[in-house]
Amino acid sequence: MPTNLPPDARKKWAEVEATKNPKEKLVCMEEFLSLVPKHKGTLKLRGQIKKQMAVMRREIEEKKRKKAGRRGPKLFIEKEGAAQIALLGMTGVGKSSLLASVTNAKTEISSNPYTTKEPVPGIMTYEDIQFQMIETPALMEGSADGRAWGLKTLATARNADGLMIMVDLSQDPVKQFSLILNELEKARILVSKPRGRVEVERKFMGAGLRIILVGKLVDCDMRDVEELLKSYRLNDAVVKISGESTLEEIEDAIFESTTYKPAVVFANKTDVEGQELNLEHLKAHVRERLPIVAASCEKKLGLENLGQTLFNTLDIVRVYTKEPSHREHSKRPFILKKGATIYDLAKDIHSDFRERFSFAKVWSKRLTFSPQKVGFTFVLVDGDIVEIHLK
Ligand SMILES: Nc1nc2c(ncn2[C@@H]2O[C@H](COP(=O)(O)OP(=O)(O)OP(=O)(O)O)[C@@H](O)[C@H]2O)c(=O)[nH]1
Ligand SMILES: [Mg+2]
Repeated sequence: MPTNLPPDARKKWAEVEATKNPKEKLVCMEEFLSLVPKHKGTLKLRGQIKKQMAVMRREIEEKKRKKAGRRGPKLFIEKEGAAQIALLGMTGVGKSSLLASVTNAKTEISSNPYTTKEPVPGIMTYEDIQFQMIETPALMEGSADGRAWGLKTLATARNADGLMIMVDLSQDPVKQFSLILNELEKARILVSKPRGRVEVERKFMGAGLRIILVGKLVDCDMRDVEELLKSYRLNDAVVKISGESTLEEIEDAIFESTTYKPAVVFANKTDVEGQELNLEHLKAHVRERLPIVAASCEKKLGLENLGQTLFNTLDIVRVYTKEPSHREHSKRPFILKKGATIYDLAKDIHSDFRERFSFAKVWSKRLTFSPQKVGFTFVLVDGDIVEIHLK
């Protein structure tokens, strides 16, 4: 990635960023591309932009089809429940079998390859919450380059809150796992955080620029980084730099919309002969990177811990609210990210609550006494009961 794009290209990129309408954005990207000098140093960048444009074109086409009233497939399945999980895997690994085992969905199971051709959602209940699981059409080598329905499956993965990567223990699971990871990576979807990493989170206008450096800058200092970001009109963003990063890698992060998804590996078909050795290979390969659930969807064995594993991996907490005048708390919990505070809960309940907030009372097993009177910054944990008092 070049660090010396001409100023007019940088300015155009800022325009691309600011444009929301997909069609106008596409035009803008085209213009940006024409301003990028064509040499070896810009090859990767041009490739990335072209790929993004291809995906956008498809999305526009899809929308058009829907508008025309023909029964075109929906681009995204609307989210339901505590989290949306995309179920990924090669053909025949047992994705439909899992969906049929743990959710209410009706989906065709078959030994014929490529049976599922559209994403199929189902609801899985775990304790007092529900996960929405989406079976996706099979991934294969070349999916990220647009082969078959690859882009649709990867778009579903990108839109989901978490991933379940399914492999078949009757065949080489490491090979399958690596193939899936490779296609995800090509689509800029990561399942584990790399050591050196730059994350750019764009903020609303006026928020200012904040650079958080946890690691080390290799060939530049903070002033260079700030200058680079500002030259792309990135004036309102949080930029986190961890591990060792070069200025080029930081520029990379501005363009690449890499996303990180929590993931679980599902090793299916534990009932087949020879599965133990394959499972050992898989465990040795995956190591501590991701949790592995080994089960047989057909024999319905080993599925009992799936909900708990998903819940732990997603890093979410359940919080119950209570009205000051009521004795009982709500049956249905609010789902928040781990580390969320009373503030996050309040703004989730009602945009108004933020201004009118006075204090909160929290009931929790971990507290020495309950209820405890707390303020906005109090960090909530799973199972907390909260009563919000307004001014
Ligand atoms: N032995 C065994 N076979 C299984 C298991 N789970 C699924 N199968 C079989 O594997 C074949 C494929 O299952 P599906 O659930 O249709 O696989 P899929 O991943 O949805 O496949 P596509 O939709 O084609 O991508 C079927 O013949 C299933 O009966 C299992 O736990 N053990
Ligand atoms: Mg299927």
